[in-house]
Amino acid sequence: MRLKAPFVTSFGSQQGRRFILVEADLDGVTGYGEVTAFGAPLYNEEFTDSAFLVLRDYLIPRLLGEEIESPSDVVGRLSFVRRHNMAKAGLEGAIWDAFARAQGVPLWQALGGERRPIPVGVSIGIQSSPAELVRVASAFHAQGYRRLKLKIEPGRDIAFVAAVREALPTAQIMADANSAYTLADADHLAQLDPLDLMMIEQPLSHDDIFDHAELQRRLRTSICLDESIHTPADAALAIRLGSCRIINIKVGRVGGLEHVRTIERLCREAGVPVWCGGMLESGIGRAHNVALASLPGFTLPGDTSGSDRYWDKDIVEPPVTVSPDGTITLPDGPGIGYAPDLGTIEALTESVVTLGG
Ligand code: OSB
Ligand code: MG
Repeated sequence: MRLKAPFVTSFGSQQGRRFILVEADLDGVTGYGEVTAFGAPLYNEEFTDSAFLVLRDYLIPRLLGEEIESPSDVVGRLSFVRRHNMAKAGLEGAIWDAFARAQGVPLWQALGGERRPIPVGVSIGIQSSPAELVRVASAFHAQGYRRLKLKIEPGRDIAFVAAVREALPTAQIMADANSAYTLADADHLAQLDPLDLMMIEQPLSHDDIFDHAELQRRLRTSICLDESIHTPADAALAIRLGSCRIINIKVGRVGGLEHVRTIERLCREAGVPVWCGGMLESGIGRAHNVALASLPGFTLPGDTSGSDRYWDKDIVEPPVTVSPDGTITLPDGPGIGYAPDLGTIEALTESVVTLGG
């Protein structure tokens, strides 16, 4: 698929989105999942082709023909493979969808979510100038998005965010650095404090939890961790050390919906709000994100923007839409509640591999 516009972060620019859909057959009921890994290992160590091999040669063979009592069991069955969380989540998500469909309930309900409007924000890539960022951010703000996330990197940070704050004095604004800074930048980053940001996401290394605790002590702005949180244990450690006050949960990064539920629960018990992150998903992954964002601890607007923020034509019917009040309405249909557009999917498909009966 091709994004409407290139998406620029501190680790690179992308416009083409090549990914894997997983179709699971559970006793004749079909479910769909998406592997959110990017084409290259720049956000984390996974990439589309690595996920493909891990799924084909290890994860899927482990489950073929097995009795599965509950989708909650899947994460344990797949734990013999170390990491490869996005590959695992694509498979586990397809099983959750099929399970919910077989029960005739929406996925959000099967997960234990609440029926409520899902508040939505938008993630805005690095722009060429503060003025251009103000232009783009103001347009999304006018569409109703409840918070604006501005990507930053050294050289394109304080002045860019300050310009948006000046143009939109009451908007909910945050920044995401995607690991572009070190602890030596603490005083520099403290210049964000007067701009009244909801949070700064992942300022330090993708694998750090310790230095973030030191940085959080030196900033008034709340830190939110993204890249550093791969497991419920990571989330527990970050909370214990005071490395963040907010956590971005991405189903792929944490290895599936069961881990999402565990992290949501432990954050809720610790009084740490969470929100649903995004990986520029197609409608399949987006539908999963909308469902998981219904869990009670997801109190902050997520990066689950509408299909039209990314694609001219999404691969689900109807596309995911955001109301003028900046919310998504949970679907009533069984499973993910959005129908895969099989014709469009086929037209975009490079290859299909079928495993098992
Ligand atoms: O850090 O959350 C991130 C996109 C690509 C890689 C990493 C991130 C993002 C986003 C976009 O912020 C979220 C989305 O709109 O899907
Ligand atoms: Mg992020």
